[in-house]
This record gives sequence, C-alpha cells and structure tokens, in this order.
Amino acid sequence: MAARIMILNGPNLNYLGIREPHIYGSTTLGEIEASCQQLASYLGITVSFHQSNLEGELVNLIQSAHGSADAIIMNPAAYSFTSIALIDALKIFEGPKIEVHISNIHARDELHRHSITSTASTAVICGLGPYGYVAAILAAVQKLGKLPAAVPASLHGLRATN
Ligand code: CA2
Repeated sequence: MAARIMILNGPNLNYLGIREPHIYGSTTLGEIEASCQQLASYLGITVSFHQSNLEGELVNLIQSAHGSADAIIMNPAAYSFTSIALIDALKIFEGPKIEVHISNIHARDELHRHSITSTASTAVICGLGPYGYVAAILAAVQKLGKLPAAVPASLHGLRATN
C-alpha cells in the first residue's frame, strides 16, 4: 500500500509569501503544497495538506490521522511554543512525526526559539525554508521503508534500521 502522509500547518502560515517575506521568504503555502504533491506523485505516495488557525482543529486532524495516515509532518507555527494539547495528540500517533519550521528557530528571538511540540516529534527540520517540507517527506517515507527502489541508495539510508 502506498504511504500516506498528513501535512499540517498552524496559525498564520496562510500568510506565507504575502507578509514578512524577510523572515519567511516569498513562497506561498499554495506553492509549498504544489511542491509536496509533485514529490508525492514522483514517490508514489499520497499527501493530504492542511492549514488551520485553530488549535482544536489541528488536534482533530492529528486524531483523524489514526488509520488514515502513516506519518505526520507538522509546522505547528506559534503553537510550537505553547500547545500541550498538540503534544498529547502527537504522543498518541504511533507513526513518524516530523516537525518542520521554515526559519531556523534556534537563531530566532527568545519567544520563537523553544519548541515544546518537538518533544513529541520523531525529528525536527528547521531553517531550510520551504525545502524543509521536501526533506521531511523524504525522511518520513524512508522511515516507513516505502521509498521506491529506483531512488539512489543514499536516500534509503546506510542501515535498514536507521
Ligand atoms: O519558521 C517557521 O516555520 C515558524 O513555525 C513560523 C511561525 C513562527 O512562530 C515559528 O517561530 C517558526 C510563524 C508563522 C506565521 O506565519 C506568518 C507568515 C507570513 C507572515 C506572518 C506570519
């Protein structure tokens, strides 16, 4: 069965490419989704892509991933720094959970530096801009062991268990 990835985006990310391009770049969320869908068809996987400004809606989506997605990729945006509800929901999901930030949160101000949701994530990717979503898809599909055999061996990883 093809790998199914759910990609979640938190509050205000619908303004990507429209406001504050000096911090978050000029790529829109629609363009990020298009690049994720393009990679998904290349890899033979499915991607469902969502954005919500509401914490409870993100919790509902994570809960709905049970049985409908094999991995979750999430940019929780501002909820990264506040949301116990997202942590609890993520902990219940058993598959790979990859947190993505467009900016390098470690190089940001005190308010934007300490992600608490990352404690419930398998891995964190930050500072790569929109390419972080591409890297996260590759990593999630590799972790699921569902990369096509035809991709270069290096993308499969050095050990089957890593
Ligand atoms: O770098 C990221 O992806 C962030 O998750 C973005 C969050 C920020 O709170 C995190 O520290 C890092 C902010 C998302 C708000 O998105 C906007 C997009 C355009 C203009 C204004 C806000």
